[in-house]
Amino acid sequence: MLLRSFSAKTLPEAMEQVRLALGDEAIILSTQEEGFAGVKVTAALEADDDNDFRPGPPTSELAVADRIASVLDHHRVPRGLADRLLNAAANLQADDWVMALAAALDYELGFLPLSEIGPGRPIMLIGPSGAGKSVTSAKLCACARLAGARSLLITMDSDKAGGRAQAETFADVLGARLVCASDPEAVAKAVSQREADEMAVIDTIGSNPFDGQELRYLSETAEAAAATLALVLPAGGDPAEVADAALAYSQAGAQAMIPTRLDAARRFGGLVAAAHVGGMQFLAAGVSRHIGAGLTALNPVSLARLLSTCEPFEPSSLAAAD
Ligand SMILES: Nc1nc2c(ncn2[C@@H]2O[C@H](COP(=O)(O)OP(=O)(O)OP(=O)(O)O)[C@@H](O)[C@H]2O)c(=O)[nH]1
Ligand SMILES: [Mg+2]
Repeated sequence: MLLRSFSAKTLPEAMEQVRLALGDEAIILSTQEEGFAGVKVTAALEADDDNDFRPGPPTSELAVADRIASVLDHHRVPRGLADRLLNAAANLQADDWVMALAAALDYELGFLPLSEIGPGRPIMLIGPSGAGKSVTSAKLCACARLAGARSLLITMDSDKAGGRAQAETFADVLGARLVCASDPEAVAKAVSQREADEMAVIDTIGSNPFDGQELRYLSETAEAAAATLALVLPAGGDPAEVADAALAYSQAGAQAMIPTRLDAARRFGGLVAAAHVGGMQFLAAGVSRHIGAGLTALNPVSLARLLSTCEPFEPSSLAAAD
């Protein structure tokens, strides 16, 4: 038996999705009101006595849906979002299952090309302690340099033990101008005094997403500096926990998200859930602790390819590498 859930705003819309994905022979197992989210229908396609499926949609469509469902399950994408992505994939024409997933990701999530960030648009990185904000700030300065712009690295974290030394090292290596600023006024002043070809990157202190006062301070700083707020979030966290944090940061004004440590995690459902819940656009991703490795562009196709590589972890592969 093939079992699938479909979410839509209204029951007729959900039923139409059932028909498109499973055909007229689908059996409705349950319908469930989901408050503002609409309605969820769970449907099944029975096997007949010969163990073959009754006539329905082409086998290839079912294979695509099954493949995407198992990938989303591997990455622990929360059930409601997985249903939405499956529904979107079923309704969008694509050549193969990875492209169908890319189309669904494009439909449900936002993506902001890194080229949109430049001298005209300061960027301020926020996120939990140790998320990778400082390394990502340095990588953004490196990207600016590659694009022919100069960069102004503003750090709000110079009072931390080793904070100033870290920023000085990054600025030195990247030829960036460094300003240490400890309050919103100082940040706004540094931003307003930048040269026309300087891209301003603001690095901040690690914050607690559930501390309203800390988040208000960050929002005020971003507002004073007219900066795009980007959440830096490491891969691999518990999807529900990460989504809660992302919602809090988005309410503080985070519009974009830069995931880090994609190289050191194997499940990315938390990042997908975080971006979706927070309505944040993926900007780029960190895939190395080395600044020279820069940032990797994230778009629907690259994200779908990342999700599609979900081989199980083999501890023996570490021993083989030694
Ligand atoms: N593997 C890997 N490590 C990363 C990546 N990005 C950052 N790191 C590492 O994560 C650790 C924390 O990075 P930082 O940039 O100092 O993090 P932060 O958010 O500035 O930390 P605080 O300022 O203490 O809040 C460092 O050891 C980095 O080298 C990444 O994409 N991949
Ligand atoms: Mg830091």
